[in-house]
Amino acid sequence: FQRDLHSVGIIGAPFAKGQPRDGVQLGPGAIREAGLVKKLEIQDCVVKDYGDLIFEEVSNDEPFSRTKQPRAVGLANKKVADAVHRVKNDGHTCVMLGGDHSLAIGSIHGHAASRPKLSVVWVDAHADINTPLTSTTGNIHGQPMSYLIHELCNKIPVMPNFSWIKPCISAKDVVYIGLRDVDPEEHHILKHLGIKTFSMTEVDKLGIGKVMEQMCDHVFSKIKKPIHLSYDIDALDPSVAPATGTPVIGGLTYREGIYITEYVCQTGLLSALDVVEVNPRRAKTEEEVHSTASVAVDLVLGCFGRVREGSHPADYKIPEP
Ligand code: 5AB
Ligand code: MN
Ligand code: MN
Ligand code: MN
Repeated sequence: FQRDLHSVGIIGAPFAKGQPRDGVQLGPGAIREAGLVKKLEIQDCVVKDYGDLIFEEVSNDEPFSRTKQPRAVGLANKKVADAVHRVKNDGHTCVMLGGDHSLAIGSIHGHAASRPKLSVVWVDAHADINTPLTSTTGNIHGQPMSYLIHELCNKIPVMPNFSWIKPCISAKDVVYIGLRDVDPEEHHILKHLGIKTFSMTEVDKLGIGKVMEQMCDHVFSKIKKPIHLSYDIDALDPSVAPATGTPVIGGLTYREGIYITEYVCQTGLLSALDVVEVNPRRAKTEEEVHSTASVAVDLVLGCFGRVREGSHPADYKIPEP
């Protein structure tokens, strides 16, 4: 097995205001501490770490109708969008470490600014496609897709600090994997827009191998678009990734989770990756913090050439006595 060379640009986004639980802003630190950069370099990636973004406090961020902290989320996402755009223009595959999943608004928006025709693979227990008007929680981390899909643009109210956001993906270019906690309003939206979904039922029925094949058949039916992989750690079963804000029983196994990354890597089309919703403060023990962060690192490694069969340098020679 021969590896491709990967050039990776990493952005940390320590942001938590798309949801109510403290601690998800510590995700980038925990993932870095688990050895992300070193391990990528050991597997021959060229890594440029752009560091962590700094998000200013926003005062008087009153809810907009039900939606919580819209100004802070809008502003933070503008920063993320600009940073991702820069990483893409520098020629790297972009890795955005969250932070909560509202950050996918900026990540995908910034990615689309330099690669206008994207496909989005959303790996998550949740669909994150509530509009501000369908959301029952008002948490923007349950809404990012709704701002990005062309077909929903007339359903989105004007909100403070959101006016820069323009829809940039089509419903047919989105695929979900791992769903098992979808709100009724979201389910309607998914069906109404004809979005391709592989819920945990399909993972059970087909196996993860067939799911990934059919995922590719769907998104690459016409042209091969660059892939934006948005990976919510809660897609994995809570027994594998316990340190997260909205765990849902019945998730992907470690092996299924890793297989997704190996498969996406093999397409050669991965252009940006989000790893979000790692929340060290939701762990019950220090061990749970480490296991969750370490799984997050393994997902990134899988995206950039790590294969479980092992690998070796092209010029390796067995030593002779
Ligand atoms: B996550 C819920 N659908 O809208 C909502 O973790 C949960 O980024 C959203 O996937 C979960 O608040 C957001 C009930
Ligand atoms: Mn999510
Ligand atoms: Mn989720
Ligand atoms: Mn939930």
